[in-house]
Amino acid sequence: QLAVAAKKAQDVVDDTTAAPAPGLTKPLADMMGNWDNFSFAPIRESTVSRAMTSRYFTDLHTHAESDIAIIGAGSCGLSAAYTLSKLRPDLRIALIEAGVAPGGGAWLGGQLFSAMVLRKPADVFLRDVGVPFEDEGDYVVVKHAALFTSAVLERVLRSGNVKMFNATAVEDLITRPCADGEGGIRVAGVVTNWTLVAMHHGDQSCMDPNTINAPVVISTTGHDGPFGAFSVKRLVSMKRLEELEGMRGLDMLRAEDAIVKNTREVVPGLIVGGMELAEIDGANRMGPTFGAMLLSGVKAAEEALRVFDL
Ligand code: AHZ
Repeated sequence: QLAVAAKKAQDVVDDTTAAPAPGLTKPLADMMGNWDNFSFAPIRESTVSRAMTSRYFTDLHTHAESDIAIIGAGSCGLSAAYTLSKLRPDLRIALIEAGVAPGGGAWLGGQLFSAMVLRKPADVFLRDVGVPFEDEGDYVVVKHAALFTSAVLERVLRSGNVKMFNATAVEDLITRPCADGEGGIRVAGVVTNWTLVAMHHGDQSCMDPNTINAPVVISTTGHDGPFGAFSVKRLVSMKRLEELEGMRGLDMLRAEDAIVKNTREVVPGLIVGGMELAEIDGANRMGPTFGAMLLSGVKAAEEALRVFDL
């Protein structure tokens, strides 16, 4: 199956890897001023439907067995997906995002402002992705948070081995008994539903979910809120974590180091990164400074590979 997927990836036409030249390409420039003779190539509606559904259901079929599943495509989940796609293009990765729009809180720098502030050494990640920034000494500034998010998203989506299922909510975790003989569990995948379906369990009966098996799951669902802190809350309800400490007040200096330091495998097979971690450990929030999200994503990817290769 991987060979088929790799062949498909080779067949994708990609003429946009080189830096774009200034001005429009000739075919596009030639189109301008000639709109009276313009018409699109013909198509039948069913062709459009089949073009989408065949690909989507092939992706669902292929990723029902994934190597790594990432829950949440915010700044941390996207950074983890980017790192994994670069380090291990041979792995099959499912990135599951509840929202229609991936990116979580990283479309704005803070409040409704544009610029994104990141403390060093998070600039190494920006350099790797190729996101431009202004160097202000101890910190760097990306002129718009959306520039960061769209650049990482583009790299992840272009990669041959990450499939993003957006508008898809993780509703539960797949678990298996641990071989430890002490009643422990390991996480072995995720239970999913289209988010619009997940939102209607209260008024429609029995809309059973779908599943993705994966020996390693990275959860980056953000701090508590309508959707956030999903996996750690589920671990409490399954009595695998005693209780959540709850995210503490804002302290940029402490919060960012703590999130990167605490990024880890919380129960076998489940790595937690980003602000979801603050709910377990009672870490401070950092507010509008994003370095820890990126580097927690890198560390979560590293941990996932360690667990995967065990
Ligand atoms: O939609 C959620 C968001 O895109 C998604 N998500 C949450 N629950 C999910 C579920 N299934 C699928 N059950 C789910 N997806 O997870 C993403 C979380 O992104 P985020 O930006 O909220 O979290 P993050 O940890 O990547 O970044 C946190 C950014 C923050 S919050 C903060 C503060 O409050 O102090 N500071 C920063 C930098």
